[in-house]
Amino acid sequence: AVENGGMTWTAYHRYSTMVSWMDSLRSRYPDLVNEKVMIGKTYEGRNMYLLKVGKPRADGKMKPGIYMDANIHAREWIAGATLTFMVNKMVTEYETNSTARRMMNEIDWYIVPSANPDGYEYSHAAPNNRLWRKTRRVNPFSTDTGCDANRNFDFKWMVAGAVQTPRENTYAGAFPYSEIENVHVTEALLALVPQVKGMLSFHSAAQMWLLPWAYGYERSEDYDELMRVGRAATDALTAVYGIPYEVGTAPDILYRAAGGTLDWAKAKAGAKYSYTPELRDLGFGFVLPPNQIIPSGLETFEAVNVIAQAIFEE
Ligand code: ING
Ligand code: ZN
Repeated sequence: AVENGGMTWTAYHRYSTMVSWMDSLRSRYPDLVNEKVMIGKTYEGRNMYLLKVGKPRADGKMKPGIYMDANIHAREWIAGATLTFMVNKMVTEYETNSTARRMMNEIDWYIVPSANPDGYEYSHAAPNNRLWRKTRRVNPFSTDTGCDANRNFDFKWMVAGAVQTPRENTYAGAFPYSEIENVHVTEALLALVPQVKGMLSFHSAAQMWLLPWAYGYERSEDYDELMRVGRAATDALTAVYGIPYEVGTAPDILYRAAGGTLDWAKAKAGAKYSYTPELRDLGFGFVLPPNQIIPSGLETFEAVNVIAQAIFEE
């Protein structure tokens, strides 16, 4: 068999390689990679998967859960590469790395490495497609394809930063959950209530650690705590290579935008610690060279560890 399912972190890989990597990890570490669940099919018929990793407690008691996904936006390739790097590190370094071991012992991790596989594959299919952001659903009554899946969740849908013009990159869809991929992610996450206390939906490339609310300027009841933990997380991240990150709500430091995973997970799936990390930019934007994957993975791992500790100690 091909080592690691053909996966590496020195290149960006196709969706099928991410899936082979999940299978390979599960077969090599069956006691740490507990489940790989097919959560549904994409518009174009690809299987979507939820990987569960963590060391089950000896007494069988429930551990707090953290859900992580990436690449709801097709072109943000570093997001899925960083997420798979971190999960691979937690699992394969369980015996040798005390941080990885604690993360695996204390938390159950639920991972969707690609929340928009159709868009991701499209962004790989031709050089001109590289900056595709949306899904690939054919819109009725329009020649324009796709919806911004991070504007399509059913919480404050369309109140800000989203449009009803299918041609635009922030097209929210004709109604919430017009995108089947979002239905699958939502149902998978709702099945994990009340276990899941944290949600990290990885994007690029603003070097920010965003927290709710994104739809408007209201403060969530956990704003101070989310700022504190977000700052501790990005301090740990920056300590690795000196890459600066900003922490704050989307409206405060980026822009208002409703209908994203960030707000929905906090409002409707009980994820108190809901964040959208915006990974490395370094002036490259979405086309970050693949030699950035490992550094991004190593620094982001430290931030995720801080979030995990905060959730475990709560
Ligand atoms: N940024 C996010 C976007 O969807 C965001 C910012 C995060 C908006 C969370 C709303 C909620 O526009 C990128 N780079 O996609
Ligand atoms: Zn994005």
